[in-house]
Amino acid sequence: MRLLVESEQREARGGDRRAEQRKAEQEFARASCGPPPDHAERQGKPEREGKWSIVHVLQHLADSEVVWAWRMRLILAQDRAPLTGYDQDLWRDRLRYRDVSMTDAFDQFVTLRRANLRLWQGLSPADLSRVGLHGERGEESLEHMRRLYAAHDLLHLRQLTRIFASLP
Ligand code: NI
Repeated sequence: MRLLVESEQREARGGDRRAEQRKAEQEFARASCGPPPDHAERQGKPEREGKWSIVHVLQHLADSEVVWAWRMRLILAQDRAPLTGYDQDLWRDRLRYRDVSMTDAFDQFVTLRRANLRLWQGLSPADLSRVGLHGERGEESLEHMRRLYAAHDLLHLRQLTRIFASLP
């Protein structure tokens, strides 16, 4: 995954986060094309017993975009808006990630990511310094959130690479 390596290098140098997130989207697209479509059962196969499958990861990324979309809009529009945390394993189980198709998860991710990036591109330094109040982490600025999400992309790209490598 050449692009991922480039992303990691730029991340280490504190590069352009928007470019990072576009790269990540391309990488997720490549990752989603990994197993051929006639191997749908492999996409739902966990990395190991009790671990996440490719579909779980992609739906988690899609739902992370929902959370990011909501938080970014709250922070921009309201002063010191409260931000609630969420339990990703409960979301996986109770929101039935097991029933999701990989195409639907990926389409949701791409649509929301594009909408989020469009908003992101117009943010001023003053916007980036606006904060929400996270239930567990306290004051959190949009700039900080941007770093968190860039790191989150890289984490899950590595995880997807690992899962693909573990599939028979
Ligand atoms: Ni995650």
